[in-house]
Amino acid sequence: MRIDIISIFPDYFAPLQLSLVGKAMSGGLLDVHVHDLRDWTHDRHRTVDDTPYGGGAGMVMKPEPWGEALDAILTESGPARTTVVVPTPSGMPFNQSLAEELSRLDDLVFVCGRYEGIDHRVIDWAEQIADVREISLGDYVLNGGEVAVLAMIEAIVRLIPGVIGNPDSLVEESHSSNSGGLLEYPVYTKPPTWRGLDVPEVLLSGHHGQVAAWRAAQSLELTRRRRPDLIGRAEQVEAARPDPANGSR
Ligand code: JB8
Repeated sequence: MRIDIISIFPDYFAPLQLSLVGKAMSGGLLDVHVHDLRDWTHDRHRTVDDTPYGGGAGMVMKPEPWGEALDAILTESGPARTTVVVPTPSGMPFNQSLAEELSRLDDLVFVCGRYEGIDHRVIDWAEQIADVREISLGDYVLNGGEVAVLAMIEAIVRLIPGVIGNPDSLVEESHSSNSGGLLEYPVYTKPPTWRGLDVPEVLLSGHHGQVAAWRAAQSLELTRRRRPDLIGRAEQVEAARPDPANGSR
């Protein structure tokens, strides 16, 4: 996968060299190119913002540097239609299934706004030549797109085949399409007693059936308490399970 990132704060992306994403880069599974938007300005102050038409507080990112940046970057990537990801609080919610979808693509371009956002004509223009996805990380407001892009890249890159050493660890986690739509159960390791707190006895029993039943009950109870909004979908996932022991078919 090739990832291009355009930002006025390219230093934000230094942490991508670390950990799992950094290994994917040095291992050749991932090629990240970070660009400074100001490289596509032409005035002595390298201006990227201007006052909003219609009035209001704050500044808006002017379209010309974005247009030149996207012209340069979108022609570099191959013949396939590139996906341009634009983090914005008014976008569609980011979730695990979107991360899975994006992890299957060869080229992603991330566009980091600042101030009150980017002149919307940049989005309208990019839609003529690319698949543009305006995406929100959640219902809160950051100062710009950079932190959202770091989070999305981490969620996407770990799903690329070969990036995670043991792919079994992807199967059971919360929000994966295999988790049954429920939150993950709590986990424990040694020692069996720590600061007066015991590991739940069933996990030491070696009884795989009872362990699986305990974990399923924990997942369900945790989801009921913290994320009741997920329960309906989890029931649908359960009903659709291709299991001959399932009474519904
Ligand atoms: C200016 O909260 B966010 C977000 C906030 C932003 C911009 C982009 C994303 C641009 N403020 O995801």
